[in-house]
Amino acid sequence: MNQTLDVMELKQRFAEAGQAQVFRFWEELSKEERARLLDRARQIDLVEVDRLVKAHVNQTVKEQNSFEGLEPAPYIPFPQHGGDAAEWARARQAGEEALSAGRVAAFTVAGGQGTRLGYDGPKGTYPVTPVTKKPLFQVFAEKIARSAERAGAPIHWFIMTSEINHAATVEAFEEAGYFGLKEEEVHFFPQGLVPAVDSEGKILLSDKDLIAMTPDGHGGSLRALVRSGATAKMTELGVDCISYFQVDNPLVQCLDPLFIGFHLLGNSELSSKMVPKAYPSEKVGHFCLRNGQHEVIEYSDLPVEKQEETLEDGSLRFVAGSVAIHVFSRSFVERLGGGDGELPFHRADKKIPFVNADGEVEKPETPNGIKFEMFVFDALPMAKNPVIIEGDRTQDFSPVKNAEGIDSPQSCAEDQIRMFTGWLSDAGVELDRDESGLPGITFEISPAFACDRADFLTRWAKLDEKPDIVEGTVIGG
Ligand code: UD2
Repeated sequence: MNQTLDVMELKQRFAEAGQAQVFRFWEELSKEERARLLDRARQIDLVEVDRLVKAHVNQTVKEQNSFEGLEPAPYIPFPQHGGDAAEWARARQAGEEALSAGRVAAFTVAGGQGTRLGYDGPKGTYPVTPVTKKPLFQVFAEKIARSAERAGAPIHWFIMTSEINHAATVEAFEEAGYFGLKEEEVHFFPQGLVPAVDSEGKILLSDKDLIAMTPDGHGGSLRALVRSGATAKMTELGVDCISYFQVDNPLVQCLDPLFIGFHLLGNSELSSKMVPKAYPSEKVGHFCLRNGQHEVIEYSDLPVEKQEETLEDGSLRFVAGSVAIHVFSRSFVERLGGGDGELPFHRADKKIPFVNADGEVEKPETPNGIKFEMFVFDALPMAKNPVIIEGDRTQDFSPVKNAEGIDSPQSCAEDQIRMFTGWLSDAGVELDRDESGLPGITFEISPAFACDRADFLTRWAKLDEKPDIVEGTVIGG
């Protein structure tokens, strides 16, 4: 909304939109408090809020999602699973050339709150490696630096934060000397915020002078990339490919030449990596074709029968899980983020502290409010030539989401050790392993030494003195 709107006009607009309650305590507020409220109110797009309320709050009959004719989306399989080895080799070369030409930037969405993990700071500062406990941001920074070293060209890193963690994120980088990266090659920008509403569609106040706002989801990254000037910066740098990954997944190959190559050879606007689901109800999106169009259907939206459906050989029919690893073409982000083709919003019912009519702050025990989020994979149906390639979970995906159990710090550390043990085995160094593939010792391979399996094999072969792999070994310092 216009930053110069005067107070009267602003209040009037909110009143006309049925949101006059936002200024309910105006008369009681101090000068500073009024300024804070006005500042927030000016950021709100009332037309968007009205559209969201009409579509997601007032609508009493839930639109029935039709899954008729739903097909699994095709993907490019690994050569060992029937893919064309020559095509995979061409893709690697194309990706390596693009990286060497400086055409690729890394992009991390890190605006989430990490509530499930029960961690207070920005999630990227959470320690994850098995021995040295490097935080997620350091793991990515070292992989990016190593990829740049291999490519012989700088690789810029864009990080989307949210208002809640922006300052703390930048501070963490400053304190850590940008984890060895050049400050001018790391770019932060906050994502957008959307007001939360009550069950009547009224914008909630979390204090008398504070509108309850929540981040607009990782799908908000497309417009934030454009609005923050990040895509303009990319144009200036000659970057036309954006390698997208989530902050919670330290296994991810941040800049996989193979994946980037397939994206470029396919002239794709949006490419995705799939991994076969580990079990039918795994909490990942499903790559599908609906009426011939590519789409990711979230686990919570796909009926259980579909999640469990099998082929004649007993394998899962909807096997391709989305693990949030993508390559975007910059022009596609500019088109969508610039407003040409909007991502839909999804509704989430949450417990949102609010000020009641008497001016008291209430902390509800049950969901009282509605927040709205966009999902980045909803861009898929709008992309030209989408490409999906097979990925290997053991080399690309082990997120830290929960404090314990599945997708926890422990399961992630174990997956890292399994991956490193596999790399060593490929290099001819066998460690005794239990049935789950764990060697019974804790060790790690620094991402600064090798950012992926192929990199490790090359560098290990060149090591004059190979270290013994024992408890606490860190290969590559
Ligand atoms: C996401 C995907 C799921 C699967 C899984 C893989 C959705 C709805 N589902 O599940 O299909 O791919 O990841 O791990 O996305 N984030 C922001 N801003 C926001 C919200 C989230 O930057 O407003 C970031 C967050 O910091 C994290 C990522 O997006 O890096 C994923 O967020 P999540 O934890 O909400 O996603 P999750 O686990 O429900």
